Amino acid sequence: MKTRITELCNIEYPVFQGGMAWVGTWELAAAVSEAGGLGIIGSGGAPADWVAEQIRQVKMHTDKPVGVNLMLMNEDADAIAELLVKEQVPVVTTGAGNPGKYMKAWKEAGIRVIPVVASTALARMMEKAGADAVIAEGTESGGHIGESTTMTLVPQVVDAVSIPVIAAGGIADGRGMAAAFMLGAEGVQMGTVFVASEESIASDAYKNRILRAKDIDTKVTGRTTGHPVRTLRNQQTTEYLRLEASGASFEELERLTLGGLRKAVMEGDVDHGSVMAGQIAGMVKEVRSCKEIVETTCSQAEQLLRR
Ligand code: TUI
Repeated sequence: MKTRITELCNIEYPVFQGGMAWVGTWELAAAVSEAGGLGIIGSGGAPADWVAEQIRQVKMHTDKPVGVNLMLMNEDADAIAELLVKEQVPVVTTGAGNPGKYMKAWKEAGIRVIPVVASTALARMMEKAGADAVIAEGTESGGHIGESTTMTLVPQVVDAVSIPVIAAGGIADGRGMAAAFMLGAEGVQMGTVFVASEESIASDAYKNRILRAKDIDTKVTGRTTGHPVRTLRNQQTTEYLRLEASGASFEELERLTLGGLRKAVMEGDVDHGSVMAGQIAGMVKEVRSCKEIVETTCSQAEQLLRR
């Protein structure tokens, strides 16, 4: 499947794995890249030396291109941004902010820079700053989210910029991919379906929550703090939303979520942890290999798009 995205990133299929904190380790990234998509190491809130080790590991496990996602609220963002230059990472995606201050150094190093945007304004700004493509991520996504849906955001971003657009949020099969292409996207990014893949290091409890999730099982916490996050509903979201509705302070709410994702991914505490997942979780019904996910998604999309 050839698009401007496969050319740009030197990959076989225009499928990115979302750069997810804790879950986007070298194991998952190498598996997605080996399958012909673009695996992405998720820096999340991790320190630069953790990211360096992940890059080292991924290079030992695949010769294919692998990207790194820089989560811009990371305290170590400056150091990680430098590391990406030093390691000559082929593709960098960013999330949860404006990567403007790093663009010049990354572009000079020959890195393909692909920021996640949640608005046409940021998409335009990123194109002007030299971005090679953008990922238009709808509010259906798991984790930190914007306001617009994928259905409304993707065509508006496609109209706003001339660089290629990758659609994210609510996509987990060939129907979603074909729909995104009809909106003008030239690639897709998927997260939730890869969390529940064979190669993902997420705890079995986490994967099982995704497999058992129904269509309406996600909740958005943190709307009042300005950091809205979508997760599967559990004891923690119930408590959080109760506190949030009662006007709890930012600090009190933060205390409840701090380390919540690590707790769910690594320790399998899916009742008190943050089980970040997108609204499409309800459609993910089995654990499959990354190869099967990438190949069936693309072949189904191709078939639909030919009709
Ligand atoms: O970044 C994500 N998803 C994430 S990051 C994350 S770690 C975290 N955990 C707890 C609280 C906060 C973060 C978990 N999931 N997706 C990419 C994304 N970026 N979604 C939305 C945006 C975004 C939103 C507004 C990007 C830029 C933006 O505006 C920036 C500006 O300054 O204009």
